[in-house]
Amino acid sequence: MYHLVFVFGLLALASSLPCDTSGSNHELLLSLNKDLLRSLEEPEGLPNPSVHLALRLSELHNLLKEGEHLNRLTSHLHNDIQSFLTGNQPVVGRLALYTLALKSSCFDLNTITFTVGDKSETLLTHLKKQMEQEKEYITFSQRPLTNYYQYSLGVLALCVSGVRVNNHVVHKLIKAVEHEHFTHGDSVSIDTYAMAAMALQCVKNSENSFCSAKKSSCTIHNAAELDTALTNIKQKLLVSQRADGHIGNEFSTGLAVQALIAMGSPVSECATSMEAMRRDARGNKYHNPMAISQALPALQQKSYLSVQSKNCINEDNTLALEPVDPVTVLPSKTNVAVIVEVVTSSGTSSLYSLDVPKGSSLLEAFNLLNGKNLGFTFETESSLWGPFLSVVNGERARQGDRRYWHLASDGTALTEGISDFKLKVGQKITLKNTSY
Ligand code: B12
Repeated sequence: MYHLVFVFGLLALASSLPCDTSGSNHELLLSLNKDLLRSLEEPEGLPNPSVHLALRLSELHNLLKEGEHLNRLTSHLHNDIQSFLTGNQPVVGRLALYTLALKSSCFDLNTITFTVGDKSETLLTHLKKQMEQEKEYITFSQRPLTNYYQYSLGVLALCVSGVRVNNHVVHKLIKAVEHEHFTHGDSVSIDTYAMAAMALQCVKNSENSFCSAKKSSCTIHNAAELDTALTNIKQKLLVSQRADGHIGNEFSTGLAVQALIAMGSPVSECATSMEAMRRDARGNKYHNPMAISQALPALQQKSYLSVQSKNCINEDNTLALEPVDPVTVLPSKTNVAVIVEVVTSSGTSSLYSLDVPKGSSLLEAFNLLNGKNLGFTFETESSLWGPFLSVVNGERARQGDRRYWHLASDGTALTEGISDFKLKVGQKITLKNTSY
C-alpha cells in the first residue's frame, strides 16, 4: 500500500514538471549539442545568435568555443546590425536574437552600443526604438514592418532583459493574436504563435512580479487580455498537434513545445511532440543548425524564457568534439530527371528540364541549370536559415513589396529551402512569385 502511494506520489511529481518526459536520451542530446558546436566552425556566413542561444541554454558546454563565438557575435553580427541601423532598415529580429544570445552568456548589455548619425545609444535603447517604429507601422498598416515573429522576438528580448515593455507595444501583439494575423505564406504560422506565447508569458510573469514587489497600488497592464491571448494560443497549438505528434510541421514543433513549456503545460500535452522531435533528430531531419537550435532547448525542457534565470556560474565544460575524418561525398552515378517551372508575377510560365545526380539539392540543380544557358538565372540572399531565393530570371520577389518566390514540389509547398531540399526522381518543382 505504502509502495503504491509512493509510486503515485512520484508520478504526480513528474507530471507537475512542465512537459518533463526525460528518459534515456542523453546520447541524443549530446550528439545534437556536438552538431551545433561543429556548426560554429563553418567559415561562411554570419555567426548565428540562435545557435549561440541554444548552446548556452544547454546543460553541456564547451566554454572556450562558446567564448570565441561570443566574440564573433560582438564583432561580425554587431557590424551587420550596425549597417542595417545606419541604412535605417528594420532589423528587430536580429537585434532581439543578438540580445538573447548576449544575455544567455551573461554579457553586460549596457556595454553594447550602436551609433547612428553621431549619436551612440545602447542595444536595448535601439531595440525599444525599433519596437516603437514597428508599433507605429502596425497602427497604419495592420502589419509590422518585418513580421509578427520578429515583433514577438523583440517583446521577448526586452522582457527577459528586465525592461518593462511599453503596454501599447504588448497590446498590438495581443490584438494580432485575437485577429489571427499570424500567417506564413497562405497557412497558419505556428512558429509565430509559439514565439508570441513566449513573449506574452514573459510579460505576464514580469508584470506580476513588478506589482507584487511594489508596496503601493500597481496596475498590471493588459491583465485579462494577456490571459485570454495566452489561453487562445495554447488552444491553437494543441489543436494543431498532428497524429504523429508534430505541432504545425517538423520545423515549428520545437518552438511550439518551448511555448507549451513556458506556459507550464503538463507532461500529457507535450509527450507525443517530444517523441516526434526525438524521432526527427534520430532520423537526421534537423540537418540545418537553425532547426537544431530551435528544437534543442525544448528537448531539454527549456524555453527561451530560461535565459532570464541564467547566472553562468559553475557551468559544465565537458562538451568536446572528436576530430572527424574529412568525408568526400562522390556525386551519385544515378541521375534523376527533374522539371523546374517558373511562374512570374504576371502569370507567365517557363519550363526547364534537366538531369541531376540523385540526392542533389535544389540549389545544386539551379547551378547546373544556370550553366546550361537555357535562360534560367537566379540569385540568393543569405539568412540564418541559409540561402533565400530572391531573384529568378531577373525578377526580384521583393520583401518590401510583400512578395517572395514560393517553392513547391508537385503542388505541395516545400518545408525546406533550396540548399536543404533534396531532389527525388521525376519531381516537378514550381517557383512562383507570390504575395504574402
Ligand atoms: C516570416 C517567415 C517567412 C517570410 C519571410 C519574409 C518576411 N519578411 O516576413 C516568407 C513568407 C517570405 C517566408 C518564405 C519561406 N519560408 Co519561411 N519563415 C518565416 C518565419 C516565420 C520567421 C523568419 C524570421 O523572420 N526570422 C527572424 C530573423 C531574425 O531571422 P533571419 O534569418 O534574418 O530571417 C529571414 C530568413 O529567415 C528568411 N526566411 C524566411 N523563411 C525562410 C525559409 C528558408 C528556407 C530560408 C533559407 C530563409 C527564410 O526571411 C527572414 C526575414 O528576412 C520562420 C519561422 C522560424 N521558425 O524561423 C519561417 C521558416 C524559416 N520558413 C520556412 C520555409 C519552409 C519557407 C519557404 C521555403 C516556404 C515555401 N515553400 O516557399 C519560403 C522561402 C522560399 C525562398 N524564396 O527561399 C521554414 C524553414 C524550415 C527549413 N527547414 O528550412 C520555417 C522554419 C517555417 C516552418 N516551420 O516551416 N518565410
